[in-house]
Amino acid sequence: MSELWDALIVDAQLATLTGDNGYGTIENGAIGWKDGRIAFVGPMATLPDAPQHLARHVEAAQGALVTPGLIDCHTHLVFAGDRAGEFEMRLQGASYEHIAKAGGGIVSSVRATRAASEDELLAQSLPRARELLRDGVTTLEIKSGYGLDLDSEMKMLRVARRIGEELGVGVRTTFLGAHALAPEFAGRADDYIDHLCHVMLPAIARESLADAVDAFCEGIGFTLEQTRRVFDAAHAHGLPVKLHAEQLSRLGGAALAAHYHALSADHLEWIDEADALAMGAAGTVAVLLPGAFVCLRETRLPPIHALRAHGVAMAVATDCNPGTSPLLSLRLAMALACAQFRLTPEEALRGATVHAAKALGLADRGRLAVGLRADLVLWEAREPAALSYWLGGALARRVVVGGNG
Ligand code: DI6
Ligand code: FE
Repeated sequence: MSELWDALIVDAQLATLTGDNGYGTIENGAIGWKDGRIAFVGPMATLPDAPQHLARHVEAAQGALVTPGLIDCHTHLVFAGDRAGEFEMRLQGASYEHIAKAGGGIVSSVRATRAASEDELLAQSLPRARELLRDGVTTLEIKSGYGLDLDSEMKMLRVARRIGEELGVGVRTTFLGAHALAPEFAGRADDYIDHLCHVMLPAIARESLADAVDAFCEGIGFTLEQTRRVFDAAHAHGLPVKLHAEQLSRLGGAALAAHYHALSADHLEWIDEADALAMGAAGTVAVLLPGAFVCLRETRLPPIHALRAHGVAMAVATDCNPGTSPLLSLRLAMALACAQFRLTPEEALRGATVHAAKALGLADRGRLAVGLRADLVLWEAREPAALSYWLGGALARRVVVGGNG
């Protein structure tokens, strides 16, 4: 009896994404799992026995699509309050930079996040994570960066971990202390970076609260030199780095990220060919964030052709945040990546699975293959392009995370 798989889905259209190209389609496929790992994936005809003899639960998909669970590799979904008022101001002509300089923007979310208790922060953030999960996300990254002091940053990272425990979803945490200048350090950005490197990061590393370190390298964020110091401190603590780079201007962040073998450089509207070349050579993933592009009504497109030409793995994420991307569907991010950036639906799906896993340094998920985590989605769809075609809606019929669901 104990040899039985926990569950088996038969008569499915599988998009395994196992090769370098194409969906890795298996028609009339079956996928079974046991103890949270995929135990079988292949054509029905190659099943070793009749389905009911193989697993405790068997579900007939009736030709519906099964893909790996989606992975949202860039979110800021832990925060208190919202910024709908700022959205209204932007529509009346105020720019994002102008609002940030006038004391709004990120710093207004910092005020609300600092004021919230850990339980309040969890209560406000959980529904956002639930929304993502409902439509197929089985692993998500969550950044800190609305605390900007040690206690509040730690509070955010603990809430992020609690979201994973509460929902049984995979969560990777990223310390983004270098998101904006803490108000206490006004006019003293270098002192803040000192404090971050010598006080905040060591304490966070000691408690294993972060899986990676990120920074906002931008005119309204931190300079290249300050980013370099954050990266050095991260590496000294054995933590991989990621970077918000070249979203609003070209400071050289993407090349710096490549130099530090960053897991990813994210946004990238302003990169050039040489940046793409450096990222390709370093294996740094390009995380595309069309939600922020659309909400800020940007017009400069990330150079997708250069990323393709230099073999840079492209991921797609929501960037779920209260200021520039209040986006609660990774599938909608995929659809926007196709409509705005001209990704193919195959690139969009790869970007929300295989390449998103790479952007988080995770080798055990993002594809359907024996031995990987049993993270998968059975969709109300028959072909993979449908995932990027429907704008919104809840398309997931069954979301399985680590074998559960
Ligand atoms: N990610 C960020 O960190 C900032 N932009 C982005 O794409 C925006 C965060 C915010 O305005 O709250
Ligand atoms: Fe972001």
